[in-house]
Amino acid sequence: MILTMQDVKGVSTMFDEWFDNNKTEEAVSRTSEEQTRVDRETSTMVLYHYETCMFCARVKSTIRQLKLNIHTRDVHLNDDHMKDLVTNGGKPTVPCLRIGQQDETSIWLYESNDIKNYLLQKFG
Ligand SMILES: N[C@@H](CCC(=O)N[C@@H](CS)C(=O)NCC(=O)O)C(=O)O
Repeated sequence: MILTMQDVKGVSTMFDEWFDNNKTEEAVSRTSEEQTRVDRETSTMVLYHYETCMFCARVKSTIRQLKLNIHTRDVHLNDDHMKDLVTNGGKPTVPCLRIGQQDETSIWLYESNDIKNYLLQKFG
């Protein structure tokens, strides 16, 4: 069976809706000044993911709930992103959140629960 991009988008939207509909937490609310501060902090973060990954959908649902603007890199759509993840993060598993540090190094945070808890603790 050959999956088209439309099929993939359909599955991904289904995951997103499922996780959002089953959330009990309210979306956060911030002043524009607070959002600017949060945007500055998240500007060094990148989420490595792919569309049909359910663990990634869980993390993306938390990102929407917390109204975070975090860049994403799909490792199935771009080989360079996969190479970057494996070479610098250490393994090909997604989701993985790269958190850029002030000294130009990065922390590569794996495990959907750990990523969710980190974001909730920092921005919830
Ligand atoms: N326990 C992990 C599971 C992550 C996981 O199994 N990710 C799959 C995609 S849904 C994956 O990247 N598999 C490829 C691999 O590990 O090489 C989590 O909660 O993040």
